[in-house]
Amino acid sequence: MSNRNRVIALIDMDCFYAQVEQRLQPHLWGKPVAVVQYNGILAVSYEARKYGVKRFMNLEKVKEICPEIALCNVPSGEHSDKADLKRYRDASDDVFKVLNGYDSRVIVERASIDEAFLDLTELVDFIIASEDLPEKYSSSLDLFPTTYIADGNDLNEEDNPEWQYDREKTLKIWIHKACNENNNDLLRLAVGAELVEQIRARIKEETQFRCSAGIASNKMMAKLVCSRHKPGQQTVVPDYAFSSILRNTKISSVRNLGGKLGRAIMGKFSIQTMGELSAISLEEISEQFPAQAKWIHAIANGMDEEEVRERDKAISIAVSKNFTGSSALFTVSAVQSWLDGLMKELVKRLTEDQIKNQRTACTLHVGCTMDAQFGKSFQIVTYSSDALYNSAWAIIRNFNKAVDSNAWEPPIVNISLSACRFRDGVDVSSKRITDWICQKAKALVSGEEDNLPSGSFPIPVTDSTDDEAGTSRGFDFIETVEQKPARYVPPEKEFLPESLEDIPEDLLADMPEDIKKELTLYYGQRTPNSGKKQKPEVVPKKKRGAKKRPLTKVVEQPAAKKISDFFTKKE
Ligand code: TTP
Ligand code: CA
Ligand code: CA
Repeated sequence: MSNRNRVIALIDMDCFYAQVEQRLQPHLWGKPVAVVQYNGILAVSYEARKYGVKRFMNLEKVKEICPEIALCNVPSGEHSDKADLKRYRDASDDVFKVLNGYDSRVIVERASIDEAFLDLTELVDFIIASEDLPEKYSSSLDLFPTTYIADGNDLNEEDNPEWQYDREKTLKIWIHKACNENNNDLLRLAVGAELVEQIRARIKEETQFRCSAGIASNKMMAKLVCSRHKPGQQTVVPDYAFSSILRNTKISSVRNLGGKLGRAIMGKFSIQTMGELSAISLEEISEQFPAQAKWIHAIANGMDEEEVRERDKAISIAVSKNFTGSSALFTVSAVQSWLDGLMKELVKRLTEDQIKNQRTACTLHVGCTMDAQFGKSFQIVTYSSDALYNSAWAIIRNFNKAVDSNAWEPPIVNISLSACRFRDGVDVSSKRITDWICQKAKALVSGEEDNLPSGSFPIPVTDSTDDEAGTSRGFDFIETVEQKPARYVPPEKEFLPESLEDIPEDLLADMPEDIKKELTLYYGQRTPNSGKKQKPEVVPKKKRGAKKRPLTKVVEQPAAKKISDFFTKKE
């Protein structure tokens, strides 16, 4: 199918993190708000933008130009805590739940935490075949309350003092044209725009969040016009307007041209705009960029055939931490400690992902920046954080050039761990163990188990936001001793605690030998003998009735603040 026949939308949430904070503190709706992380601004509400507040502005300056601004800190302790971005990921899941549930004929591709491409073609075709659209659209424009047509005149790009624009009038003429000139491509876009109005209204209704959208026959143009009338508006760009819209568009603001390639194009041809790029022939482009020439030439004219791919899952799950300036790591113990903390955090997120998406990552990339960037990947055979730590340590230790035994040279300024290449399903071994644990839990909950442990029993807690998002916090434990049986939450999803010690002794005591063996294998699986102590064999330590460990996950409490503390911190 030619890309001209498709109906593609890009939906992007308005000042997303700021709206997440406003939803958490409703008195902030309609007020100037900025979301701050380490004195840097990540998001600015549109009310604050009116005062000139911008991302990356110095906080002193922000307070000066907008004294009433509410500054919401991304919750973080002394150190960076990746888990604190969870509230934004959860909010994103709320939005994707609406998108994915809208209509099975709509293809949804997650493009970022707050953006999605939609391919509406199939649903649009169905509507065109089944409804009398000229009749429907001629009576009222109420179906398009926030729609703009990007015709080049919709923005005063050249600061013309005479500039005037009437959204409704332009829309009316355009809809009339779409319905009466037998112009199927325009009618398809009109139906797409009506659908996107509905989808955005549903997002608002179900999540409280406002968003904007672009609608076009391809991804690149949909993305480009999405921000044209932000916030809370949507923009349709018909193919005939591509060249006038692109004429003054900066090359760097086009999707996929924001980085190196865009800069190289601007440099090689000494140009700034897409209009200038479209004037360069394919032959000339081929001389400079032989591999990308065809694509560049097409994009210059607003042509983009890239498909919308059904995707609701991240391609990789990563944690990373910068140690800039004086916080650079220059001892082996600091590197080990951070690697351990980061790995625990990664495993926590991987396990959440495993439960939610029923998939398992196959490859882990360990990256480390010192005077230069180093990195290496290895195959993931288990989600045990200790085993993964050992494999990662075996890689990272080789980057140390220090002679002194506890020194690290050159100092580390970044560590990153990224898991990718997911395969469907959950490990057979972890599944067997989790099946057994879950069964046991259910038996205890339903009262079938006559020996209800007097101590505690781990049950994965699903908090309300997670519940909404269909995820589970696999590693949190609740105290069930004092609860009535009715309040027990039977684990419906598979889970495995992060470490062997997190499995209560009661459970280990009852565990069949073969499961115990598998569990030992799971936690100790192929653990190289480097860097860190091995996990012990599974041995039930105490008899039933003996004093039990408390149910709540026990976190070591050293005098000083440790990374492990904040990685296990609850929200
Ligand atoms: P954006 O969509 O780029 O911006 P935004 O949603 O805040 O504002 P707009 O209405 O203009 O779309 O980013 C989405 C969220 O991602 C943003 O709210 C905060 C986060 N973010 C970062 O954490 N770091 C960054 O550098 C950027 C650009 C965004
Ligand atoms: Ca956004
Ligand atoms: Ca975005």
